[in-house]
Amino acid sequence: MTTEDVPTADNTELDTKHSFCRVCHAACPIEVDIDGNDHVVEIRGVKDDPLFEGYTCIKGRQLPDQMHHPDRLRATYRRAADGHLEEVASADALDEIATKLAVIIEEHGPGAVASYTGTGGYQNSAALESARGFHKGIGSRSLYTSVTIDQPAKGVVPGITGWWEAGFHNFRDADVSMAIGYNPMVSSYGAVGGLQGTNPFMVMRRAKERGMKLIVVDPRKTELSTFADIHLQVKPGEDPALISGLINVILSEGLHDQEFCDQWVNGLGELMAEVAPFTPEYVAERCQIDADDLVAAARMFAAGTRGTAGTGTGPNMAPNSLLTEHLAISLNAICGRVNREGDHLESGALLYPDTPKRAQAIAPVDPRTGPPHRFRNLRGYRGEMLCTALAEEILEPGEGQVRALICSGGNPAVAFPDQALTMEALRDLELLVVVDHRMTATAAEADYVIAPTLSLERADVPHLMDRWLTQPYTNYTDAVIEPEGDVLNEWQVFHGLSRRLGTPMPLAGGDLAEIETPTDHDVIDHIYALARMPLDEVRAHRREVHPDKSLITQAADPKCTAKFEVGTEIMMTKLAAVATQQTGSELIEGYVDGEFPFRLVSRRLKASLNSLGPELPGLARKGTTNAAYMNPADLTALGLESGDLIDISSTVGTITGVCEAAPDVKQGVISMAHSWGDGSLEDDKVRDIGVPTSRLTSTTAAYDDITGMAVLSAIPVNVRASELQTA
Ligand SMILES: Nc1nc2c(c(=O)[nH]1)N[C@H]1C(S)=C(S)[C@@H](COP(=O)(O)OP(=O)(O)OC[C@H]3O[C@@H](n4cnc5c(=O)[nH]c(N)nc54)[C@H](O)[C@@H]3O)O[C@H]1N2
Ligand SMILES: Nc1nc2c(c(=O)[nH]1)N[C@H]1C(S)=C(S)[C@@H](COP(=O)(O)OP(=O)(O)OC[C@H]3O[C@@H](n4cnc5c(=O)[nH]c(N)nc54)[C@H](O)[C@@H]3O)O[C@H]1N2
Ligand code: SF4
Ligand SMILES: [Mo]
Repeated sequence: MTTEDVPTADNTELDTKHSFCRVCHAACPIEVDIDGNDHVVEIRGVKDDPLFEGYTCIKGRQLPDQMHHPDRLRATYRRAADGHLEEVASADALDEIATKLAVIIEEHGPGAVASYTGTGGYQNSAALESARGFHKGIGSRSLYTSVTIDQPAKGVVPGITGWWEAGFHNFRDADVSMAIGYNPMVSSYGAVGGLQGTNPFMVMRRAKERGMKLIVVDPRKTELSTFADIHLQVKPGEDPALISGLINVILSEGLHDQEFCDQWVNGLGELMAEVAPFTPEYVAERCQIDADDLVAAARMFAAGTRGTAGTGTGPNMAPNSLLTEHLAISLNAICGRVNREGDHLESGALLYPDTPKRAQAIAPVDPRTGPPHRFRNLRGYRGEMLCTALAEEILEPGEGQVRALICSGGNPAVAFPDQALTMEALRDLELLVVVDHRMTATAAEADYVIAPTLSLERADVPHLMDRWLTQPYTNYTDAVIEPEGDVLNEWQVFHGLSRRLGTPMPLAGGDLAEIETPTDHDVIDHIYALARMPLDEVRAHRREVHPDKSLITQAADPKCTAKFEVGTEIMMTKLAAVATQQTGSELIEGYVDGEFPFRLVSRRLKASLNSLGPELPGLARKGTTNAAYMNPADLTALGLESGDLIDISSTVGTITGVCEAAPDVKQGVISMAHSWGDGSLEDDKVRDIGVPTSRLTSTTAAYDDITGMAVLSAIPVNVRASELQTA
């Protein structure tokens, strides 16, 4: 289809329907104007929505273009013998795929069949659970999602440090908030007790008006930091030193909550001993910040009565990510920043089962209980295997080798660490099925590419925001336009395969495979069958706040003996190691001091969502490359100007990027978005399509020994004018 084939809008019969955006997880409610051709003409935020108040972002506003883009895939394609992709009916493709899967299962066992649900899959409230049901049905442990290359420390740390059953303090009534390496004004992401993506500018303005103090820890002067009372422009990768410094000040000045610690915190003495070397002066030098600012931040945080410290992707991708997460949770624990009896929880978690919310600790339980990987002593956790070990699991022959991968709304070719290894693995598979509406770098390698329905063509619940919203709020959407072409909802792919293989597809509400042709609503009912609010009630209450459903913290069980373990040996050993390092970079194999003077940090861009965005004209106008943002002083020192091509080298690889002067970036830092470019491993098109920073990263040279998380931020690199440009 060419641009000329796109039917012109028929504005004579404009119909307006309600839905919510699913370009990212924030689920902003929208009004959708639909013309007589069932085409979306415009979307707007819903002004009278009680939480979002009309907020949308530039990505969401491109929904009409995304739905009707001429290059959008609307059929299934199969790799023909001569290598080109040919159109095939989706039902026939599912027949063939099921046959191939049956052979692979027969030869290698069910674990040889893997799936990867990426960010696109996560925006569909039915996709991941369908994948889970499919895996359970065939008996395969090989379920992967982007969580394990996002912030896996968040899933593991409760098992090491402990947790609080009623959760940490809310943002909505916090009088202090510390944001360590996240930027919700752009990402809509919010940490534990942090500002969430619901209408972030307005919510932050109101928080400042009520007197909330904000401390931001970020090497970049971010959109969030413009609201900060104190901005600690930390050297990337030095968060463990910085948080240890904060804890040291708080403990040595006696600013912690001793009463809370007496009852609920173990290991305070051990923690105090290990943070002792992190004096304000030492931390200031290591982190390249002002010692007085560090002390002021510690006192400001401790002086608050309510509010938390939370981390985002920056520190969760830097070296020592699990330790950073442990220290952030410990900081909250020693200051007693948890919900007490009678406190209301922010979100209603209405789509999830009603579990007790008592004012008591949950003791850590060793998180390393998932099935073992065959590599590096890594294990899966919380029902997932680790993306950072998937390439090896594909490439290494022997029992347990992965032979088939179903990629549901993800783009590993540019998103996974160690791009060369990932490409080798994708090409080594016996079967690669990609469910995506775009011909991505991953789809280009596939044996089958299945075109999915897009958001406005399917029913959904805001399943991610449900846990993070600032009020107990419900929303639901029907499909608001009919899909054109032969497109499948992700659940239809897994359901179709389960039925063809004759395996069950167990979901919370029963076996979906028993139903021949379920609807989206049936599937959602099956997945959220144990929800606090029955789904029919959710359907009847769209865009509504339910004050009567507020979760209220209950009294602790008097017999509860669980405690936070802030001085646990495993973490104190890691912290002791940090104290002996000059920088977290020593952990990276091949790192040589002095050879890599810059740190490349990851970031999100307003006009893209990982690899998605620049295919739409309204977003491409904001840039067709993931610029390498650098401090102007660094550019001058290197004799570079904005727009020049630069070669950026880490211990494992080199990429060519387009540099751009950005005074908001700390000196010695390169701030660059990930998942751009293609799978060619070459950068000659960098100005038009960008470049994947994953080529600078490695799953084996720099990773956390427990979560397997690779170092994807604070990557030690050096920079020079590119040979590409001078050639
Ligand atoms: N160096 C470095 N690497 C990183 C990161 C970093 O910061 N730095 N970040 C990491 C993080 S946090 C993540 S989450 C991963 C991202 O990893 P991925 O999630 O694998 O990458 P995306 O580019 O978001 O891929 C999502 C795909 O879903 C498709 N999609 C969108 N909507 C739909 C839909 O409705 N249905 C279907 N089937 N597909 C859809 C899009 O076209 C896109 O190709 O990358 C990780 N990698
Ligand atoms: N517009 C937009 N929104 C998105 C996405 C997108 O691509 N675009 N992606 C989505 C995804 S997949 C995710 S996981 C979330 C992530 O949401 P966030 O975690 O908020 O992601 P970022 O906006 O990249 O913020 C990370 C911050 O960490 C800082 N940082 C980097 N390294 C370090 C470090 O070593 N220490 C410290 N203290 N800070 C550091 C960076 O400068 C950056 O400001 O966003 C989601 N939302
Ligand atoms: S913040 Fe996310 S959900 Fe809201 S309009 Fe933007 S892309 Fe859509
Ligand atoms: Mo992510």
